[in-house]
Amino acid sequence: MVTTPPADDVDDRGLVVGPAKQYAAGIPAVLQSLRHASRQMSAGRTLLTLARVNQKDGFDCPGCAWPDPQHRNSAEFCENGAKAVAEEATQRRVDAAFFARHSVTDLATRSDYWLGQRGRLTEPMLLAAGRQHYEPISWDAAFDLIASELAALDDPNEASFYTSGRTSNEAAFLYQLFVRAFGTNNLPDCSNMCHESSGSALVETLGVGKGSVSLEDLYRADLIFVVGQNPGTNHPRMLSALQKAKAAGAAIVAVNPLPEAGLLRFKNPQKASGIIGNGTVLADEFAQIRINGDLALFQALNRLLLETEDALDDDFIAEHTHGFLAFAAANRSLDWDDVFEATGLGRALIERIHQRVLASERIVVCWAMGLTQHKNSVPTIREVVNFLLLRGNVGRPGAGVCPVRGHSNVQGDRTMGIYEKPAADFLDALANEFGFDPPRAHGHDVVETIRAMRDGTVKVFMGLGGNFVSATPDTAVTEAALRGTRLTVQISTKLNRSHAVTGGRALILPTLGRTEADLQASGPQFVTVEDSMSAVHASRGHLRPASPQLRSEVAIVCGIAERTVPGLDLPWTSFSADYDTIRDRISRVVPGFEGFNERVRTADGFVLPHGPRDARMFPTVTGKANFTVNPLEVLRVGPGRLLLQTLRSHDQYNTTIYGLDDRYRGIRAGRRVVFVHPSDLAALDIADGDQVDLISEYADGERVAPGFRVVAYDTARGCCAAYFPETNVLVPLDNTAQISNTPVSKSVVIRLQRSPAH
Ligand SMILES: Nc1nc2c(c(=O)[nH]1)N[C@H]1C(S)=C(S)[C@@H](COP(=O)(O)OP(=O)(O)OC[C@H]3O[C@@H](n4cnc5c(=O)[nH]c(N)nc54)[C@H](O)[C@@H]3O)O[C@H]1N2
Ligand SMILES: Nc1nc2c(c(=O)[nH]1)N[C@H]1C(S)=C(S)[C@@H](COP(=O)(O)OP(=O)(O)OC[C@H]3O[C@@H](n4cnc5c(=O)[nH]c(N)nc54)[C@H](O)[C@@H]3O)O[C@H]1N2
Ligand code: SF4
Ligand SMILES: [Mo]
Repeated sequence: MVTTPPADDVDDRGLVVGPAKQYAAGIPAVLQSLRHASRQMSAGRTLLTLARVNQKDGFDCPGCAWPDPQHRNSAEFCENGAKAVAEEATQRRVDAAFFARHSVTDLATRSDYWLGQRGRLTEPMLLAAGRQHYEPISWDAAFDLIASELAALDDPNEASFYTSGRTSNEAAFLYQLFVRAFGTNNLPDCSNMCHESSGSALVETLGVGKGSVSLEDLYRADLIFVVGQNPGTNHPRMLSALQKAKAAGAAIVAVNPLPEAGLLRFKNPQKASGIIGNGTVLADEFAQIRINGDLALFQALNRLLLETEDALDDDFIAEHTHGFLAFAAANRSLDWDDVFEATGLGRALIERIHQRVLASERIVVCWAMGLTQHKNSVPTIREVVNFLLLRGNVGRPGAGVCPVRGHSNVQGDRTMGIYEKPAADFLDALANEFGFDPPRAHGHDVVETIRAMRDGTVKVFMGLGGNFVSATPDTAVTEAALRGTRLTVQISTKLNRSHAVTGGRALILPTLGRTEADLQASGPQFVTVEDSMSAVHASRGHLRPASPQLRSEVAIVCGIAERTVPGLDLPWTSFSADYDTIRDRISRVVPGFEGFNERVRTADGFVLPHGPRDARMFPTVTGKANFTVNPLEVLRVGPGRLLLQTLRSHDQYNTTIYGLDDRYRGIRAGRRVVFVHPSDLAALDIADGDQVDLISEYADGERVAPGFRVVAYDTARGCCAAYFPETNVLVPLDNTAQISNTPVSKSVVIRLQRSPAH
C-alpha cells in the first residue's frame, strides 16, 4: 500500500538541513512567537490576545495541559502557546465562497498545512449526497439532519462520538450525557491515542489514573526523571519549572533516544539573564536510550535498589503496598545482557543514575508519548510505579508520578465522563441525577471505531473537535472506513482533512474557540478546564468571534441533543443559556466538584482530590498500591531494519501544522525528513541527503510512505524518527498497545529504500 503525499503548493523543494540546536527558548523563541502571530492577525489584535493568555480573567492557553504557576508573570505564555493562540485568533476565513471554489476532491489532495492555513470556519456547511461542494445550511436544518440520521439507525451503537481534548468541561459533560441518553458508550477520544497507557497502568497500580504531583512537588524534588518527552517543544513552560527545581537543588535525568534541545540547555525568555546568558544546563544525566528500552532500564534500576542494603522504604512497602515479594522474585531473573541490548546503555551510566537515586529522598518521574505509544507501554509505566514504590516516592511532598498531558483539557474531558468504558459509579450518578438508564456495555475506543466503520457496523461518526482522519493510524484504512459511513459531522474551529474525507453526507459545524467571547441568553459565559496536575479553573475569551454565525460547543451539543433525545426531558435551552446550570449538575454527579460554581470563581480555582497524593489512600482492587510483575521482551528487528518513532516538529500542534521548520533540530522549510544515526546510515549504505521511501513491514503487508530526505542525526543506534501525521500511513491499525489499545506509533519496524529517481 503506497500513500501518495499531497501535491499542493506546499512542498519540500526548499528544504534546508542545518545543525541541531543545543538550547531551547531565549530571544529567538520570543521573536518567533510574535512573527507567527503577526502573519495571522493585526498588531493590535496580537497584543490584546497575547496579554490575556493564562491570566486570571483571561482564557486558558489552548497549547498544552501544563499548569499555571500560582504567581503569574505578565508574559505567562511560551512561543508555542502564542502560536496556538495565533492559529485560533487568525483573521483568515473559510467561508461559503471558499467551498464554492474548492471541491472536496480538491481539498482531499491538500496537505494538513495548506488546509489549516486557510483559517477559521464561519458558517454551518452541508455536503449533500453525491455532491462535490459543501453548501451553506441553517443550524436548525443541520440539527434536524443529524437527529433524523441517528433516529434511522437500527441500534444506537451504530454511531460513534469522538472528542478531542480542547473541549471544555461543560461541553464534554453535556456531550457524554447526550450520547448516553441516545443509548451508547461509543465515546472514543484523543486520549485513546495519547495517555491511555498511563491511565491503564496508574489505575491498576495506584487506583487513580492521573498524576500525583503539583508544581510545588517539582520544586521540592531532589531528583526528576524526564522520560520520553520533548518539553522544549511540547510543554515549553515545563522548562521554567525544571529550572526552578534545579535552582532549589534538584538533579535531572533525561531519558530519550534524541538529545532534545531544552532538556540539555535552556534559556528562560522571561528572565533577563536567560535571554543574555548561555542558559541553564538542565539534565545532569542524559540516557540516550534505544527506542522501547525503558522497561529494561527501570527493571535494572529496580534490581540495583533491591540489591542495595537499606535502599528500600520498608515501612511504606509493608503498610501501603501489595505484591512486593512476587515482584522482587521476578526481578531476580532479569538478565543484564537483555538490559544492555534493550536500552543500548552501558552499566556505568545505569550505576550512576542508581547512585543519584540513593542520594535522593524525593523523586518525581515525568513522562509523555515516548512511554505511552509502544506495545508494552502499560507494563513499562507499571514498572516506573514499582520504581517509585520501592522508596515510598508516592503520596509525600516532592515525590510522585507525573504523566504530562497533551491537550489542554484532555484530563478534564475524561473526568467529565468522556470514556468508552465508564465506571459503574459514574453511570449510577448519571442515572440518579437525570432519571434514565445509561447503557452499561462498553463502547468503542478510537481503534475499535475505525474497525467498526470499516466493517459497516458504525454508520454515523461525529467529532467534537480534533482531526480524526489525520490523527489516527493506518491512514488508507481509516480514510476508506470514514468514506463508508452515511454521515460524518465535525464540530470544528478550523478547516482540516477530516472535512475532506467524509461519509455519504457530511456536516461542518463551526464553533467558538477559547479566545472568543461566549455570549448567551443570560450574558457572557465562561468555561472550565482541568490541567495536568488536576487543578480546575475558569477560562474566559474576550475576542469578537470569527463570525457572527458561530455557536459555542455547549450550544451545538444542546441543539443536537434537544432534537435527538426529546424523550429525556432535559432543559437543554437553559443549559446553553447559563453554564452555571451545567456546573450545578456536574457538582452533583462528579466527585470532587461539590460547590463547583463558587469554588471555580476563586482566584486560582481548585485542585481535585487524589487519594494516593493526599493521604496515601489507594483505591485499587487490593486497597493498596500494587507492585506488578512485567515480563521483559527485548524488541529485536531484523537485519537492515530500524525502529521508527513518529513525533512532533517544533512547528506543529498535532495535525495542525504551523509552519515547515523544526528549528531546534535544524530543519527548515520541509517536513519529509527521516533522522537516522550516521553509523546506521553507513551500515545501510545510505548517505545523508539521499531520498528514501519508508516501508513498514507487518504480517498483514507492507506500507509505504514515499519520498523522505535522510538526515544524519544523533539518535540512539538502530532507531530513527520522522514526523506525524505524514508517517501515520506506516502504523498498522491492529498494532496496538496491550491493555490500553493505543496505536504503536513510537516503535514501528521499517526499512529505508532509495526512492526511484524522479
Ligand atoms: N507545540 C506543541 N505542543 C504540544 C503538542 C504539539 O503537537 N505541539 N501536542 C500536545 C499533545 S496532544 C501531546 S500528547 C504532547 C506530546 O508531547 P511529547 O510526548 O513530548 O511529544 P512527541 O513529539 O511525540 O515526543 C516524544 C518524545 O519521546 C521520545 N521518545 C520516543 N520514543 C521513545 C522511547 O522509546 N523511550 C524514550 N525514553 N523516549 C522516547 C522522543 O525522542 C521525543 O522526545 O504535547 C502536547 N503539546
Ligand atoms: N503517528 C502518530 N499519531 C499520533 C500521535 C503521535 O505521536 N504519532 N499522537 C497522538 C496524540 S497524543 C493525540 S492527542 C492525537 C491528536 O488528535 P486530535 O485531537 O484529533 O487532533 P488535533 O490535531 O489536535 O485536532 C486539531 C483540530 O481540532 C479543531 N479544534 C481546535 N480547537 C478547537 C476547539 O476549541 N473546539 C473544537 N470543537 N475544535 C477545535 C480544529 O478544527 C483543528 O483542525 O493524535 C495522535 N496521533
Ligand atoms: S507551556 Fe503549554 S499551556 Fe503553557 S503557555 Fe506554553 S503551550 Fe500554553
Ligand atoms: Mo496527545
